[in-house]
Amino acid sequence: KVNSEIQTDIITLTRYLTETQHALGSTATGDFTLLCHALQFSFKSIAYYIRRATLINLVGLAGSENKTGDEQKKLDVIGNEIFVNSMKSSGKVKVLVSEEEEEALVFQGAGKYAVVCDPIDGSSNLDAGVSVGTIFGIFRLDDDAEGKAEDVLLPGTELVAAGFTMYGASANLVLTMKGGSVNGFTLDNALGEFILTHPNMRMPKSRAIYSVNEGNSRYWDEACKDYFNTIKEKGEKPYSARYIGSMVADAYRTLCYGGIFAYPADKKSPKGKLRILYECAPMAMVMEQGNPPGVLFQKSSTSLHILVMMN
Ligand code: AHM
Ligand code: MG
Repeated sequence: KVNSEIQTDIITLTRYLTETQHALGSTATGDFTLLCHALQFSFKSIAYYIRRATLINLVGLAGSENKTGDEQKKLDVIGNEIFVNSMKSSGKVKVLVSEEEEEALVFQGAGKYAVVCDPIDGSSNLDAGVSVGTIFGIFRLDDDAEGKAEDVLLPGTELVAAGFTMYGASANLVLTMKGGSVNGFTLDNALGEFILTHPNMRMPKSRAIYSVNEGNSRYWDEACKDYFNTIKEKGEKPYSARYIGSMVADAYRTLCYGGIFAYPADKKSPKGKLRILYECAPMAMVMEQGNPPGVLFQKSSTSLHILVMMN
């Protein structure tokens, strides 16, 4: 027997999806599994291009704007194309909403799922090599859904799965399915496989970190100012500040270490900056399903901000 530390019975994302499908028995058609295979291919491709961006002239602006008025980076455009093509070719997606697309994309005749996504979230960080990520949420459409933009005007509680991939020192995929746990996979670049490295992620209870763009504090309302002053000035010791400016990276750290992440609505963005459908709702689902009992989680569907609070 070879005495080795080498793991030979690893759980890849592919294996995890297959086993999850089998556990559901004959009711599962395999469509969701195939959709997730397409998702994982897009994450691998986007990770690849982000890592090579400086070498192949993919840094900087594309010279266009998206529908929310943000200037698009070249990688925003490439990341979106990779994602759209992958969802379209999966044959399982009827409606796709992307931050980088003017309108919802409808793939006629295809699939029963709707996917919402921000292909590269935090793209202002791209050229500095700081972590960014892809956020995604999946809705199961009614069997008679025609396939139109209105089909995805659903509350976040209707998501059947959601998650994100953070492209940092490694590519980390976090996935949760309705009623299930939160699982973290790390891309092994050599194998080209996402490996289950963080099963059943639970947000730890006590880590005094706050994560918010405090440069906006002059635009906050009094309640918000008071809240952040309190966590700095009251209690035994102040919270530590950590703010990356990519929600995926700030949220991933919050999931791993605990703490508070917020992008409050303010006078500049009275409805909040983060977008409810493809940023807040999927992230809220991950945070909610990754929370140990007894921890307060607040999200607001009206003011479009997300606030995760830990005791
Ligand atoms: P983006 O989707 O255009 O990248 O914008 C969303 C990002 C989030 O990742 C992050 O939390 C926030 O914008 C940072 O905004 P700010 O620079 O105003 O702090
Ligand atoms: Mg975004």
